[in-house]
Amino acid sequence: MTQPNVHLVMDCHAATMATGGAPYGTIRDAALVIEGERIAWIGPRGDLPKSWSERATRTDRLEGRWITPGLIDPHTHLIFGGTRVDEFEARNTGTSYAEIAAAGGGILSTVRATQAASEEDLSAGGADRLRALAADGVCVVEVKSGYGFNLNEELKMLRAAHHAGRLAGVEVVATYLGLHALPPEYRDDRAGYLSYVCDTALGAVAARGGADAVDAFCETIAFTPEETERYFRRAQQLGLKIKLHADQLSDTGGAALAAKYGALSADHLEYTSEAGIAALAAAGSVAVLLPGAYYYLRETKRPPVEALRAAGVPIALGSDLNPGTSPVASLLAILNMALILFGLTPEEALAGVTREAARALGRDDLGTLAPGKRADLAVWDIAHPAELTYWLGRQLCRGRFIAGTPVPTPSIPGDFCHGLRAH
Ligand code: DI6
Ligand code: FE
Repeated sequence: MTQPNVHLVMDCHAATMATGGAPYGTIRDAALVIEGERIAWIGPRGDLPKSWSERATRTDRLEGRWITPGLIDPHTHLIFGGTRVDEFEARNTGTSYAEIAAAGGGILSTVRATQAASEEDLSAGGADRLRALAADGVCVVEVKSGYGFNLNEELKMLRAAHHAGRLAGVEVVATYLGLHALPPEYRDDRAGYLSYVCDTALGAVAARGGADAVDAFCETIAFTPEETERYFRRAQQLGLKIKLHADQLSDTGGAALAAKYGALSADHLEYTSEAGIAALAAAGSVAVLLPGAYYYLRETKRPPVEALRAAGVPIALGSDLNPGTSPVASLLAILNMALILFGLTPEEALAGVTREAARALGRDDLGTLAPGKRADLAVWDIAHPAELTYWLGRQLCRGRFIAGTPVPTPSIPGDFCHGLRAH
């Protein structure tokens, strides 16, 4: 059996994001050994075992740059047709949400545009948005359906999400958002829509394998806890993991419901109660905070960060990239918003898009630079990891490796990985 290639990464500083040691898991003047797709060794360059140097078939010297785990965006809706810029302009020239909704705007206008779009166009638009995230060092992105409504259109979205990932050089993890909004044709038949989703669509999605998890919008303007629970029970029977848009605009008990079903994550959480937080802690579910939607909606009720910290609930961050409430195609901007708007520390924010984001996707092979983890890493032109939360609008990323392979990112000027061959 051929030995996997051994690739050394040297002349760098590592923010490993591993816990229990220095802040950010920092190793200065580090060396990292990649064997095949996995990290085999990481530590101070002076401690590098000779056996690895002797076996190395390639050495990349990063000229004093920093490396972190490849960033992970655990919450996006980036497959969609059209945009909502017209509503955005109306909202910022005095039109109310209610007037926009009454005029047929909101999620339903994106549903119409998504249903009208070809799968190819959805992939191309999604790939463009993934490339923007990749320029910020993102290697893995969760992408939800939810603008298709009927099964065929939802499956079209899920296929487009995976194809967009291949086009953009990003790993896509897909989620079926089967309860996003009530289709107009079911306005007077909620039970009928729930039966369609739970008794027909979910089984077909599970059978086709296009989604690892399910999600729902549990909110007074969307689906009730009872409707959501019926959906979760069916998803769990089908072996699908659980995520939930919970307590974004009101306390509907969403976090506690997500925890009851062992959810990977409960997301938004602006209105989550102490009981909901305790339930998340007991279940080991991750709190995914989404400052982009909070910012665009001009929300005023911050998520209970202090209480989540005190209860030991892991905190992850996502862009919630969607055309209506969070058209944010920069995960570094989300880091900055998490500090300024939610009071996270720089280290918590960076953990939120590495170690804790991996946990929110159920991916124990990702999220830190440690032996055994998949060799996803991002290369940075910074002097300190906190710079990743500090600058807005600068191109700090100088390259990405996914599973040990350099992935050139066209939108990264001076991309360290451009032209490098796969090892
Ligand atoms: N919560 C949100 O903020 C987005 N979906 C959801 O469940 C809104 C999506 C949109 O407005 O298109
Ligand atoms: Fe969302």
